[in-house]
Amino acid sequence: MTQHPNIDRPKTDDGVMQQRKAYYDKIGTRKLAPLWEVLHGLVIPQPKSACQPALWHYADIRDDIMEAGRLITAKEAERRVLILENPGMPGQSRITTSLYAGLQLILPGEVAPSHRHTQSALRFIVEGGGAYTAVDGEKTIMQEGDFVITPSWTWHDHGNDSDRPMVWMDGLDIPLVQALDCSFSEKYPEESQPLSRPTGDSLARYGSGLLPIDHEVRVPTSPVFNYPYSRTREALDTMRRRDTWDPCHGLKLQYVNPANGESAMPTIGTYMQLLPKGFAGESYRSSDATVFSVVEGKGYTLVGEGSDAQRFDWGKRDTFVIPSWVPHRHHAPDEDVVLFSFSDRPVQKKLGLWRESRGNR
Ligand code: 1HN
Repeated sequence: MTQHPNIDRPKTDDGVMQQRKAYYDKIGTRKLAPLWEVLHGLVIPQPKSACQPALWHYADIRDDIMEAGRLITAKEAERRVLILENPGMPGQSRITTSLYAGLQLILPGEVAPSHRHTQSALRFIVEGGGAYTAVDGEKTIMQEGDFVITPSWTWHDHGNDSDRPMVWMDGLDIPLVQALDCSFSEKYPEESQPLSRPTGDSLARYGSGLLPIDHEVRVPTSPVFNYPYSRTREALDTMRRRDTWDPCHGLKLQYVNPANGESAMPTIGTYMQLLPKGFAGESYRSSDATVFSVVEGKGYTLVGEGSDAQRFDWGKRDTFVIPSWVPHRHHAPDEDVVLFSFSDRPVQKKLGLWRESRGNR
């Protein structure tokens, strides 16, 4: 190799390193840095996430959730939530690299005051029934297994007029919005927003394969904001009669926006799947880290391969997370299983980034 004549190359490796270090320090004062020192950490051959596989057994944490109910009111807390913190990213309020999740408690008679923010939220009802959320002028009463959406920048408040505590999982695109520096939020001047539409109006208007003839698509989020479990379960039950099972997913459906056929929420994909009794899934991985909530039944997921392999035994109301590109297989040896899940898949797909692989490919 020919050396540039102007460069006085030191005779030892140490000398070379010192010369480069001096150069890095010098250009650093002009807000410059050498790419060649970091390139291989920036562009890695496949995802290597700080996100770790993790499992939360509901039975282990339910008392902690209820204790929060004795320590602080929903009103004081604004939202009384225990964050499901990924152990690989402590203190960062995230369950995956791009998504936040938590378990929210609302006790009988409480109200969580109205506010809005640019982050989109989903609620997946884990325990209880009969509490409501109000979104931009309409209330919906929530039951176990319902998937409820709070679109970006819509006023929302929650209340529990039932006689039981209610717990749901919140999923928000907080880290994604943080990465893009586009968080805006404000509080509504009163505790609850005024209602302008009857309860159930959105589902009646948009949720039956029909749309008002003049419906204009103005926002990227579904106009249906509660997808009741009774309907989801019925769809799974009817479809199972044809017996067409995916070897990795069993029977997996995605929640869609009826106005454009895309995911119900623009930044978070949401799914419900049935694993029939005896299901032994094949290995699957995808570039979207996925959060699962067990709706019915019990089973286990084998996560990772080789010496890193773990077995997550789960049952009703448990939550687990599979990071990007980690192979896993679901098993339902003893009974039918229903799993709700969510991920950032719609974002990755829109950007042409999403990948999946099956078996050992
Ligand atoms: C939020 O607004 C809710 O509305 C729940 O219930 C969790 C976490 C971070 C930021 C806003 C809610 C949240 C949140």
